[in-house]
Amino acid sequence: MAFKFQGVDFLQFDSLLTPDELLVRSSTRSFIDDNVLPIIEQCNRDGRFPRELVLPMGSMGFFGATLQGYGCAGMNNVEYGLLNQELERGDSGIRSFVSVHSSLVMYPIHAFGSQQQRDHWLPAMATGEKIGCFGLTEPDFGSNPSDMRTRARRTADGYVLNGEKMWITSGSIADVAVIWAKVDDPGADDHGRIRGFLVETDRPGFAAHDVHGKWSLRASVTSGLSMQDVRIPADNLLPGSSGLRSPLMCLSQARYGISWGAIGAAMACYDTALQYAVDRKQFRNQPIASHQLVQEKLAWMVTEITKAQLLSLQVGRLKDQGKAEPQHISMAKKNNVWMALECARMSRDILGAAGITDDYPIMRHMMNLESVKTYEGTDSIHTLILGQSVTGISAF
Ligand code: TGC
Ligand code: FAD
Repeated sequence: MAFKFQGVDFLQFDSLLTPDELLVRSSTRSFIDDNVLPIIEQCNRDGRFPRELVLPMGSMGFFGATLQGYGCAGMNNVEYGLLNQELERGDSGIRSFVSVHSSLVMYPIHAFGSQQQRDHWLPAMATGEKIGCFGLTEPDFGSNPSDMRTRARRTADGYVLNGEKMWITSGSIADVAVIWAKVDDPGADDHGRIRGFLVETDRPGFAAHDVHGKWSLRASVTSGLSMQDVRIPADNLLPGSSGLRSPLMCLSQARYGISWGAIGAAMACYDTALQYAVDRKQFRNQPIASHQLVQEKLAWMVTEITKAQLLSLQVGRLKDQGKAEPQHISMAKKNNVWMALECARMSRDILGAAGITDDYPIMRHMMNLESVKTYEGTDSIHTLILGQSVTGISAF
């Protein structure tokens, strides 16, 4: 059953947004209503990423949206957040695609790349003609990427890459992979240091294989990457990248976007549950919304969604002023994904048996959010980042 999304503006949150910010939200909302919601349940059933939406999303300016130049929209961070919110109201997989493409591939090319790399990749990625993926995680190193095994052996004219990456969003559909690897060049200043490399995915020795059997993010491509003696020219090194700090800077961009995306998923669940509770009648032909225990759930959800909006908005404003710290972003990512999962579970409960079907979006969001809780730093890792920030003691 299709409901028209209502939005959540309980504390006059919209009064804190500029006309441009409201415009980004409304145009993205319409795009999702018209292009994603009609197909997403079938995509989820089929385990299919709707690749046909990539070029339309490019023409909407969704890719590399915070970057200046190269055909990018040059949005502020709150506009970018609201964009993510609406994308994830559609599906976490759609938001994932945009997050990875924008924050984890276009951003490092912009921040760490040479002028030639920017000119070559960014305009084609802004339109969606070229697709990117980000390879940090390995089969044996997820939360602790600093111990990665992937190596880039320096040769006379370039690098030879060897290693495995795992759980890589868009891996098998990407034209270019940003691969994080340790430089192997004994005697060089950067020997053993993590650096970023642009690897065209059609190079000999590069292979991607998709992960099957996922119960989460089914409308997103997730792949393993294998690199066996993949030769790249010296120009493919991201020259400004240096150490784990560089991929973590990318993650800060994406984690911030996720904090907003989770609000979108929560809003979709809350909105569905609210409308259902008003319509559904039990006991004396009364709407279930008239029962205190149901109202308690709805009151909890609208309160937590509103708190999450204010949290992400403040982080976004700080980000625009250059004052956002990694621990601020960890608080927003951790809290908002937890909040969204709780909303999904409460909303499913309000729908009773109907909530387990894909006539409604709730179970899809709930399953997706289990991945969102894990990727870009697990809930526990963000707890430890916050713990380290307030105590000064690392407990990893
Ligand atoms: P540590 O010594 O703490 O940090 C190394 C250097 O990085 C700096 N730093 C950051 N810089 C920018 N942004 C951040 N968020 C930063 N966090 C730390 C830090 O100051 C230091 O700088 P310097 O100059 O002193 O070298 O490093 P550690 O090895 O102890 O690790 C810390 C830890 C555990 C927090 C980090 O490894 C971590 O965040 N682990 C989680 C891994 C993770 O999030 N992986 C995500 C993979 S990508 C993904 O999931 C995409 S999902 C697809 C989608 O989004 O849809
Ligand atoms: P592990 O690190 O093995 O953690 C397992 C459990 O142990 C977790 O509960 C964790 O919190 C806990 N744990 C670990 N260390 C500690 C500690 N010190 N203290 C307390 N608890 C701890 N990666 C990419 O590089 N690129 C991508 O595009 C990408 N896309 C993804 C898409 C999906 C759908 C998924 C599910 C993952 C993706 N990832 C990607 C990988 C993701 O970032 C990792 O899954 C994540 O960082 C966690 O690593 P792990 O799965 O190896 O879990």
